[in-house]
Amino acid sequence: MSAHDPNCIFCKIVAGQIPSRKVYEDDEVFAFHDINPWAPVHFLMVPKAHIPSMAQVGPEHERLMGRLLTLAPRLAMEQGCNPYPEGGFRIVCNTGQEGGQEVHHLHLHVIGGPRPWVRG
Ligand code: DGP
Repeated sequence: MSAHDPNCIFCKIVAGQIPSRKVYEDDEVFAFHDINPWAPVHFLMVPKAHIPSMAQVGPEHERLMGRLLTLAPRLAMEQGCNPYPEGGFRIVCNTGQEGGQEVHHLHLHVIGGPRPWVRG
């Protein structure tokens, strides 16, 4: 699996070829605001390497997936989600067409903030 897919919109965002509102970046992870937010806080976390979806994740990705999931609460708070338990956030990872995935580069939606939300 190649690290960069030249036809992938999120690979282009990671590479800076398409502008985005960046939330966070390190050597393996990039996070940016969703272009079509459902809630006051809605950002996407992606691995920089092109992995099409959760369906392709294997044991070699355990550290990367751990990094994504352990970063999510910190970034959610930094982006304005309220503290648990009155506050909180939702993590969504649509996978495949039947899972509602539209962009085929693995991403976590991190969604939160005061209700009502547009969806959910
Ligand atoms: P999903 O259905 O899980 O594949 O959601 C893809 C999300 O990606 C959707 O909420 C909108 C967002 N999105 C699509 N294109 C762009 C873009 O060019 N920039 C940003 N910031 N978000 C995008």
